[in-house]
Amino acid sequence: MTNTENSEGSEVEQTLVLIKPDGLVKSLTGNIIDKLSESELIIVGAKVVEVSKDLAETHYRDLKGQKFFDDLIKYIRGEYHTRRVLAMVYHGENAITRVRHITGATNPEEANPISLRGKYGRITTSGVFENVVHASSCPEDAKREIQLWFAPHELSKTIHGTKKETITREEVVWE
Ligand code: IDP
Ligand code: MG
Repeated sequence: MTNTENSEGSEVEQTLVLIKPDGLVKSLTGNIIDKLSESELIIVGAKVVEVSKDLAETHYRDLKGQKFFDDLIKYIRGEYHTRRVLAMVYHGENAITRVRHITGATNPEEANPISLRGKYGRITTSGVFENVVHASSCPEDAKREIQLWFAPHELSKTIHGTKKETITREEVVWE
């Protein structure tokens, strides 16, 4: 039994979910979170992010070289919709597979029609897959993506190792 395995042998996982800019501009946040609640997982982190070029390219680094890469970076940065994504971390048994099942296949035209991407996604005339949500696809990606988008203190529960460091930095505070 690993340290994240329970007595029935299921892995307790965390997975990164992004509501992409098309999801926000179409006011789908409520519908998406409602549908994801069918997973019976819990949300342990959530925030609105304005995605920098660096964050977008690091997140999608494995796709660098694909012909759609530049459009994908523009899409996730909100150049076609709004410059925001809603980033969330879902936590629970088999979280990665459960969420992927609800989000559906990458290509929204091929996705199960009752999945989020099947329901709300589209391919634009210029070939961008506007598929509304991102969900981590395997434990290695989930760990990397959660650590890329969130600091440990932004999560109410963590399953990946943390350490204490003294950091001195300037921060914006309330006047
Ligand atoms: P995933 O999001 O289902 O894990 P990936 O293959 O990791 O799929 O691709 C990441 C994202 O890149 C997709 O969600 C989609 O926005 C975009 N993408 C993937 N394949 C294509 C394609 O063939 N054409 C256009 N965009 C694509
Ligand atoms: Mg992927």
